[in-house]
Amino acid sequence: MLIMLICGIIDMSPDIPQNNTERKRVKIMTDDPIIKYMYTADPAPMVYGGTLYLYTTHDEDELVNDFYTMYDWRCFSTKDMEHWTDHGKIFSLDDIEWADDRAWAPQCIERGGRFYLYCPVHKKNGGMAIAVGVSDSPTGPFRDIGHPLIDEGDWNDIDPTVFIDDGQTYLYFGNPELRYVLLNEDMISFDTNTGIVRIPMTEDSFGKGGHMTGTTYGEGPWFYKRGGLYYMIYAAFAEGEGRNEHLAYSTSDSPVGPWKYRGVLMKESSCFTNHPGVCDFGGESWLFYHTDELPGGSLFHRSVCVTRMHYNEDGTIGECFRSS
Ligand code: FUB
Repeated sequence: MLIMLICGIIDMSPDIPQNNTERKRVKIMTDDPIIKYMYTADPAPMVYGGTLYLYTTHDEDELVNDFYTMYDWRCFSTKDMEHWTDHGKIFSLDDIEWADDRAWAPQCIERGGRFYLYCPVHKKNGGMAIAVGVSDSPTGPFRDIGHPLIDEGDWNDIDPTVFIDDGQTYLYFGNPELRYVLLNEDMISFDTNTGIVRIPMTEDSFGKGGHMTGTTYGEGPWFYKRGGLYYMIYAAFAEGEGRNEHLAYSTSDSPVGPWKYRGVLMKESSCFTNHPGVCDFGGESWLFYHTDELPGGSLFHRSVCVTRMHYNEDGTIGECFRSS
């Protein structure tokens, strides 16, 4: 149904993948939302070899139990931020024997010529956990390592973000608490001596807000370093009832904090969630995010968009505006 609707708007019907198993290459022109023939969310860009790969989640058209209905992860790529190629489904719950639901916000990173896709999933008879898919290609297929990387038995283990700094890989994650591990060089295990470190959820670090820790920090962290400063961008809740997520950010002089709250990056939209993905590409800085702007959109039917980011000389970031 959605496909038929969108085909009326842009003439792409001959090449649109009709089901999850097809791996056709489809060219898309950037014009927000970027992907107009299916619902996508939780954008995670990765720049590799002159190409920007965009990993996303996939909101199914048909909902089960009127909740997020998400079974697989998708990949799109561009060389010019204008023309996009759809690489189809690159990893799914079917590939993870120990998981049964909730293919949520991923991030991919390359190390030593291999690609590691970190993905939150619901563990059979458990809570949320973080899976790792490994591939020799940025577009997969990814193979599950056979067990969770992070599995604390609670619901906090979602939304991994990874960054390599000076040879050490840091993996942050969490809702409502921000936590991190130090990944070992194999990228599929972590330093158990350091363990799972809980970041102090203080107002100084994340601002006074409306989420469960009393700060703005909600979920969807995106961790990186730029110009000597470490950035944590995240989905955030302002104080008060019925707020949707906006994007906010904190900075630090160290990869492990302490973090300093820096304010709102993008105001909330009509969509309950938002999710940042940041990269530099083609000489510009980009913020990927999601809204509910596609026809038929809702909190469970989201679509990935992109806008430019502007860093000030002192490292602060100017407010980012949605494209519509
Ligand atoms: O898309 C499912 C969940 O909603 C993600 O893991 C969160 O970041 C929020 O976008």
